Amino acid sequence: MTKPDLLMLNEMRPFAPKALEAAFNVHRIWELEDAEVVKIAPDIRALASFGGRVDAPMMERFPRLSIISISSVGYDGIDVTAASRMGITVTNTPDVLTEEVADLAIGLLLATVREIPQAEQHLRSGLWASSGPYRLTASLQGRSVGIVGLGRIGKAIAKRLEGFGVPIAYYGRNRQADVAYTYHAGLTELAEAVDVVIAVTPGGAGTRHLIGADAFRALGPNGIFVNVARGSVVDEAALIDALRDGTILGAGLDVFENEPNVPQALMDMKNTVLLPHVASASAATRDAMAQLAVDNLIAWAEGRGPLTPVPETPWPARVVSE
Ligand code: 8YV
Repeated sequence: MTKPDLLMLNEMRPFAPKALEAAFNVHRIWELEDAEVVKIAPDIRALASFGGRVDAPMMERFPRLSIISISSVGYDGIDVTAASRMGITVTNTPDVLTEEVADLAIGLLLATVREIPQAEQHLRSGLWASSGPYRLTASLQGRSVGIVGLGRIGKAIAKRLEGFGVPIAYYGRNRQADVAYTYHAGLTELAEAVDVVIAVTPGGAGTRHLIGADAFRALGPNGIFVNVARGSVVDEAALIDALRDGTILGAGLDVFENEPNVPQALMDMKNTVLLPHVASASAATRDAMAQLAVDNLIAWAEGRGPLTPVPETPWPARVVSE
C-alpha cells in the first residue's frame, strides 16, 4: 500500500520523524524550494507542526489535506474555522503537558513575588559581599490568588496552590459545578478580590486583550500578574504602563504578544521576571507532546481516527458549507 504524504512545517523531536516514516512519506518544508512544495502539494494529506501558524491560504495549498497535527495544547495559531469548513481535522496535545506547565507557573509566581532572579543577580554581581543583603520582598503568604481560565492546567495550578494555604478564586465563562474555589463572573471583579492574577486561558480572537488597564487597576498596587497563557490575552502596553507607574507590583511572564520579541520596557524593569515561553519545555514533556502528535497522525493513517482532535474539528471530519 502506498503511504500518504506528510509535510513537516518545522523540526520535531528527533524520534518523531523516524516514527512517522513507518506510516508516511515524510517531507520537510525547510528542505524544499517553493516549486517543490507546489509539486508535492496535491499529494499532501497531513501537516505536522510545533505550534506556529497555519492559516486558510496555507491549508488551501493542499487540496487533499485531511489532518493537521500540532505539538502544542494551544491551537490559537491554527485557523480552525477554515479547517472545519474544509473538512480538515486539527489535533493538539492536551494533558501530557498539564503538570509541567502548572509546575512552571508556580515557579514563576514564587520567582516574581520573592524576586528570586533579582536576588540571585545581587549575589552573582558581588553586591551581597560589597553592599549587604538583598532588599526585603513581598510575600506569597497572606495573598489570595485568582486564576483566569480554570481548565486542565488552571486546575493543576490551583491544586498546587492549595498546598500553599492561599485562598483561590477563578474567572471563566461559567461557574464550574464541581469546583469549590470562589467564582467571579467578571474579570475586573476577580482582579478586585485577589492579590495575584494568573492567566492560563486559551489564546485567540475570543480572549484577545482580555486583561487590560481596568483589570490592573482593580488588582492594585500590591498585585502580581503571572501569564503562562498567551501574550495575546493581555494588553501588553497597558501592562507596561501598570508596572511602570505602580498600578501593580510586579509581573511574571512566560509569553508575549510578539514572540520572540520582548518589549525593551519589560526587560528594563526590575519588577518583572521574564521567561522565553518555556512552561512545557522540559525534554520529557516535549517528548510526550511529540509522541502524542505522532500518535494522532499514525492513528489517522491507520484509519482509526486521530486521538485528540480539537472540539472545533471533530473526527470524522464533516465539511460544513458556508
Ligand atoms: C508550546 C504551549 O511551547 O502547548 C502550548 O500551548 O504554549 C507550549 O507548550 C508552544 O505552543 C509551541 O509553539
